[in-house]
Amino acid sequence: KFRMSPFLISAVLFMSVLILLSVSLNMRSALGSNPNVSGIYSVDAVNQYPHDPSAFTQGLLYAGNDTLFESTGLNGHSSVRRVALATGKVEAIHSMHRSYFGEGLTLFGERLIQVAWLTKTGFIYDRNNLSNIKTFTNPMQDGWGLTTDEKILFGSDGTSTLYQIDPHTLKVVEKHTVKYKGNEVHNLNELEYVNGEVWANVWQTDCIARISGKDGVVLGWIYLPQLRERLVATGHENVDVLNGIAWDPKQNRIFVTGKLWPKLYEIKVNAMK
Ligand code: DDQ
Ligand code: CA
Repeated sequence: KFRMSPFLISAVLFMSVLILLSVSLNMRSALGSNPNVSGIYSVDAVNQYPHDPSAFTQGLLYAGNDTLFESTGLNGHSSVRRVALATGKVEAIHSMHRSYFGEGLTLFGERLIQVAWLTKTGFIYDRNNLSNIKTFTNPMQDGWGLTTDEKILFGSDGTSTLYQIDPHTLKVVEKHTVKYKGNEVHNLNELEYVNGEVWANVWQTDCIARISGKDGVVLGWIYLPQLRERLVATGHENVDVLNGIAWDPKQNRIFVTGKLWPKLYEIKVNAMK
């Protein structure tokens, strides 16, 4: 009669435990890397508005009451401005000194916070009259994007790092490397906090990365080449890249524009089949 030796029995048991463990660990890591990881989205433009075609848009946000704040770049043309959504009219403007190149902009309470390109400098303005209240040292390597969840600031500097900055001390409190399926995503530019996620324009692409602010994992991609392509096809040959996302949490509207774009769009985001 065949009888298994105690040694064989324990060896078989040991192997089964190993197999079960590795299967469950694999499942865990598959889930841990996020179920939405391959989400690809397209957009429909549902509204369009005029936008100053000389604005080299580097920061955009929605402040309620059909009003946007915008930061523009290029030395000698940099500004912070309040813009009426419906008409694109610049209602108030603070022109920056030509030694600064305006970049990311966010609104924290009554204050607008802006970073500049290549100068390690940031500025704080009164949202009501755009007067410069304070100048600070940008704690990131460079100044590209800025947004907020109204607790912390999120910042980008053109690398793959997503910074968390304390809005009061203006020091970095946390940072994450932004990755899509384990690969670093570089050139993170204009940012927007949208419904629990951090969205980032990726410089020189027609893509917006939807990032988890907690760990830097890219949850999905929004691919929207058609807005820029349509502008080019209708004769606006000088338009630069898509740059500028703003979110209206009350009406859940998302606005996008680009550098030197004559239009600003409200978009709806759809999962691509
Ligand atoms: N950044 O937005 C990616 C941070 C910077 C864009 C810089 C574009 C430079 C244009 C320079 C034109 C000089 C006439
Ligand atoms: Ca923004």
